[in-house]
Amino acid sequence: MSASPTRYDPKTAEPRQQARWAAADAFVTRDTGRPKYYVLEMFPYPSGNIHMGHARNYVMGDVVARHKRAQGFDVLHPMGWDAFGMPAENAAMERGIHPKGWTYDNIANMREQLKLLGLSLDWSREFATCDPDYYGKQQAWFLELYRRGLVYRKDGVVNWDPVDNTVLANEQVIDGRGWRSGALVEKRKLNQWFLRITDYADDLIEGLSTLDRWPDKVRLMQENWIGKSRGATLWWDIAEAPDFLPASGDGEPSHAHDPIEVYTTRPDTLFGASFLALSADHPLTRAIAEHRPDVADFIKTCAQIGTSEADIEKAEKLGVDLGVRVRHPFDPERTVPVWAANFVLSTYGSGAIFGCPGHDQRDLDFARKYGLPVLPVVRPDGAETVEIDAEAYVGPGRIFNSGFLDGLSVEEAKAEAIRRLEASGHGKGATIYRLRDWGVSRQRYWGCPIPVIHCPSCGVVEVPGDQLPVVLPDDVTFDVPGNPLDRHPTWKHVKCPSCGADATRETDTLDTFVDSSWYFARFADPTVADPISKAAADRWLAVDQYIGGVEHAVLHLLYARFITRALSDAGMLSVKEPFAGLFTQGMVVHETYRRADGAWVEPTDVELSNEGGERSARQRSTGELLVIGDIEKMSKSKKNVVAPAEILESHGVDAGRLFVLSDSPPERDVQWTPGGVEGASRFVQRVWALFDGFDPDSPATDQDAALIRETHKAIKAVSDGVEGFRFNSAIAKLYAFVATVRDHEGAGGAAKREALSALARLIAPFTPHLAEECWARLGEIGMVLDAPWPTYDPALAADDEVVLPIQINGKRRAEISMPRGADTTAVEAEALANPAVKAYLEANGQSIRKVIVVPDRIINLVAA
Ligand code: ANZ
Ligand code: ZN
Repeated sequence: MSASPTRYDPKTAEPRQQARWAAADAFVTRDTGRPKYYVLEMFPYPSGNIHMGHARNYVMGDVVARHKRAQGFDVLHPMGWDAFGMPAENAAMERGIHPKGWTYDNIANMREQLKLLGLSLDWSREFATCDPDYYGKQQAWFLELYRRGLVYRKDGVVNWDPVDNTVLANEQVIDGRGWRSGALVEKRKLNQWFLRITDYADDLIEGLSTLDRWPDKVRLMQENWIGKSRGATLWWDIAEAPDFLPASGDGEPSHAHDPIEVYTTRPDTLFGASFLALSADHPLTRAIAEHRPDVADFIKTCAQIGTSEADIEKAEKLGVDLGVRVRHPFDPERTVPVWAANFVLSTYGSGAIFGCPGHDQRDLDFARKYGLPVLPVVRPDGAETVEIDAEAYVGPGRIFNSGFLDGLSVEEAKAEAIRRLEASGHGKGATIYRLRDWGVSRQRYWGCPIPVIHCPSCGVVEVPGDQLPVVLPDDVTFDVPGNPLDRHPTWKHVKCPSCGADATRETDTLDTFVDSSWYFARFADPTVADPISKAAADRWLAVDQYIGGVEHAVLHLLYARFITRALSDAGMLSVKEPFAGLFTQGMVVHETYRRADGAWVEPTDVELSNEGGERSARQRSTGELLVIGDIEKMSKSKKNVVAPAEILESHGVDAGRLFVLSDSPPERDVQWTPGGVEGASRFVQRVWALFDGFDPDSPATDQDAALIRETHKAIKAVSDGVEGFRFNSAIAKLYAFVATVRDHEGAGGAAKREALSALARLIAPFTPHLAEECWARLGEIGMVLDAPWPTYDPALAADDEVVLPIQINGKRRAEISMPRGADTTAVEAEALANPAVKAYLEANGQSIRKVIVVPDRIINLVAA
């Protein structure tokens, strides 16, 4: 032992090791022909600073990257910036800064912050989606998809954000409000560009079954989002309509007397129909509203409820009788009233339903409210009837009250109803999807320009390939709302590439989710002239491990899967699925603190105390007593943010890296506490002390064998933890192993070297700087980064004790714990002496006739 151990100083060691890695270009991707491993974390939006959530995300990816590298893979671990989008324009509007300058300044800042974390990133492949080189390539493949019919324009009702003055995708509307501005979304009609993702609906569902390294919940969310449903479309003839409605064929757009089309998944319940309900946006509802103020008011009320399904689900059922009656498709003598109802979505199916209150809860609530009949038609198997009170019966059963469907099961009746509808021409079997085509037009400046030109005589003309990229003009203003590209004096005025006439550029830019739907493929080789290097993509794709937030379960992850398939069908890629493995990590959360006046207080301004077991908080700057609030995701609005820089400053990078991974499983939230980081920091010191005190020349002792066994066990346990994405348990094993090495203080130099050599390599993915220092202290040449991952001898790593169940006449009655490999006679003796066994034999008046021991597995006793 050295007499006076030195303290480990992260402030000098960390920059020293980072400089060493940089000098060696250690993280530039090596392509040596060994098996490849592509690790990618969802690239950040350059909002200004790296926050703790980013840090945890990138550290996880770094652990995987360093571990795979040590295992001998050629690792690709790149980084870039998802750099287009609204906040840059908001900054421009609020502070008069140019979006470009704001974005690139933020990138520069965040790049430096990321570099401090000691991540093994290949910065030579870095790009930002706002680089003209990147978005120019995007324009090129966009046009390729256009030529392949996957891009089109249509008039669509869009979600309009009145604050950001832009169209939002359905996914960007949360509880009826714009996802960024929080403003109530309105409906508008606009000519928009769409990507035909619905062409891939079935492929995208089927592909999910191949993604066995994705979380089940994400696959389920995607499946629900695509929402494939099988049922029937049926048509209800109009029997009575108000006089003011023009008859069909009058050239009126309302076609008020056309049959009403309805989509249902339950054609088996058709005889239980007691009304039809139309959405507020249905053409017939709108036609009637022109003559009926009460219907017009109803439409207005509906527009104020959020547009999301969740909002509609929550809202109280509301409706209005439209004064129209329709004929039942199975019985023309029977008519039912037509209502407009707020729970019918205009964007799903045909925007009209038949209500069957007996077997659909929403229909029942509606019928009870408006006094409409409830006609049950499905009863549980074996039951005489079914009582419908406040709850609809949605279970399986037999059909009754339904003429020719009586006695059939639900499934049989569905098929029979469809057969009859098809025979009479009143309907047909149908499969529909919840998924809509992807509206990608944004009326914004800071995005990828859509590379087409509008010519008065030729129509839409592609920008020729040699004129790409269509670059954003720099001289734009943000003093008035709307799209700066549209009001730019010259940018949009061009000659038609086809006929030479005066024409105008498209001024819409692409949804930023387009930018992030292919960046992983560009990383394979960001230097090629084509959008994607096929050869490089064949080498590196799919991404073996993708890591990011679960908030992207449907948006980004579905779009990326779609674009990958589309580009693959266009011959630009070979893979169909971009991400073979997906891990969704939890968030970093922190307590919140509030003053009496409601103002949030930053953790750095809070003094916590624990007097008399009672936790309390005071504001440092004022001395005021604070209310300790909920533990929530770190966010600027609640000020419960701890910047990574503060931790690095006080405890060093490695302690910070260790802490974000140590306290909870990676998929769960981790609560940031000052005590947690201090614990990690003490661990760093303990590890260093072991290496610092290492004496290679001390002679062999009787502790050596035990230490070596412990070493092999630790290698196994940590490897399993890292491999299985259980970083917290891997770290717990490391803590335990360090304690074990300390307990074997007297072990000899050779055994200690084996233990410490393994330890340095095992901690390397987590605390890479410390690991390098330790490696050097052992006298190793080269970097621990390039040292092979330690391997273990299974015999040495095996647990020493095994639990053996004892069965008496085939039934488990007891268990004993024995040393692994214990000899049969010893096991037998122990089993027979077991109190539970003895008690059983005594109680049953039996004795042992035979003992069969399966070594290390089980003991079978035959008693009679
Ligand atoms: C009659 C019926 C009877 C229904 C019954 C259900 C139970 P999924 O499974 O999600 O596809 N529906 C159809 N279009 C709708 C729309 N635009 N807005 C709101 N609801 C709509 O749901 C299909 C069912 O949801 C359809 O089957 C229809 O109600 C309703 F005992 O038709 B059903
Ligand atoms: Zn032209």
